[in-house]
Amino acid sequence: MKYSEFFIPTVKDAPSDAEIISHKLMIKAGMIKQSSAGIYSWLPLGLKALRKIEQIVREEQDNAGANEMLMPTIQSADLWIKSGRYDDYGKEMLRIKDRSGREMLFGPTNEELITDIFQSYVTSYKELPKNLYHIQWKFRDEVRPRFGVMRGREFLMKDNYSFDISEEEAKNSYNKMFKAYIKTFLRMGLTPISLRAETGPIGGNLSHEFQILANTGESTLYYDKELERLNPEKLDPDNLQSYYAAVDDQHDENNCSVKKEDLKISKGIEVGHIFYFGTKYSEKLNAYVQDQNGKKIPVHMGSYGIGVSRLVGALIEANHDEKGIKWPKSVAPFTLSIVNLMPDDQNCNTKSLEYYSYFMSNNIDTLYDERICSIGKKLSDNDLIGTPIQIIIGKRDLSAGVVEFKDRMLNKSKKIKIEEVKKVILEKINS
Ligand code: P5A
Repeated sequence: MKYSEFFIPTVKDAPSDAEIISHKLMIKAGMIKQSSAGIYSWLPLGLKALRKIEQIVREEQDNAGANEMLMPTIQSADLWIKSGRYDDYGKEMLRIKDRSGREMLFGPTNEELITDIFQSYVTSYKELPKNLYHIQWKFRDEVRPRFGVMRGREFLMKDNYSFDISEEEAKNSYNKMFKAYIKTFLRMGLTPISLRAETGPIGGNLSHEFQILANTGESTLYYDKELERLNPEKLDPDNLQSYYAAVDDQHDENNCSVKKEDLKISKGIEVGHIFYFGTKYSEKLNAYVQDQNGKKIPVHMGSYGIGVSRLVGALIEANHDEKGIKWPKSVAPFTLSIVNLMPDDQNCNTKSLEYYSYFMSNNIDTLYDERICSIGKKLSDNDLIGTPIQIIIGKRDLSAGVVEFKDRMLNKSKKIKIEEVKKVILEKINS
């Protein structure tokens, strides 16, 4: 993509109501524009980041055996009346009437709708287990939408729902998702900490939330330092769940099972939450199947959520400096920026275009900055939008047979010989 053909409306100053760094940087980098309180338009660069994050979430769900589907954003109130949550949800639910006066709502979550879909088709234990997910916009009329996409009213969630014949089987499904969540966050270069959690309006008695470490996070976490050293190839959910981890209001120094020297205290952001709630919804919404003895029993269910749009903000909270965003490679909107400092110089143009077509043909998401503007603006814009690998091409460097290679994550630059650029960059990207 050529920079001049892409819409990245970077701005100098973030609005005064942007309190946290990710909100400021997302506006400054031209990723989002507020449409009304807690509701945002995703501009091309923001959407690119959102899609990369969504794709990692999707791949790990597929790897764990969940099936993707898509449910609507607008739901009928009927199922919610049946489950008893229509009143319980209170003002957080956005209620709408259609032209015939039927009560509808903008879905804040999908336990009711998916249970109804399931019970329409599945009648036997032989068809279990099942695990269905979608990635869809939700609406919650939060009292105080703030912090940009971190606590929006409209937000993108991956939510899935598991159906099993027994509590034991349901715990298996729960643990599969637990593992998939840890893998998902590790792939994004984040450090996930899992904690026992409250179930709130979703219900049930088993729940974990997943926080990622970020110095600017809202929660204070107390946890066993082992939780920071996870090997994605050797994840044992039962073992992980046995480690000590608590948020500040749950933490009790006298009741803490970890030695003082092994206890870590860090800031975190909640990006995922999983629940096992047994037969809470299946009984009310008639999701019964026949067991091996022909007896009809309600299915055991769990639900699992990842805040996909919140992750964009959380990733920025975890990876930034005074110049802007420092995207981890796996989720960067662009993996590589080619910054042509002298677009009016023949040599700079030829070399930049040669690299651009080479990396594009190697399927590397490349931003070619060929804008006619000051060198300072070019460098600061590419740092602000946080492209992890940058090659900076200048007239003087080229005549010395080199270009500048910048690792944005480490904030380190070095000169590399022009004939080595392709190899070095490919190695760096694949490392
Ligand atoms: C689990 C999936 C649920 O809704 N039902 C379906 C369950 N859980 S939850 O904890 O309420 O939400 C799951 C994740 O969604 C993100 N999230 C939000 N993101 C941005 N703005 C919001 N207002 C918001 N509310 C929830 C969080 O990442 C949460 O962990």
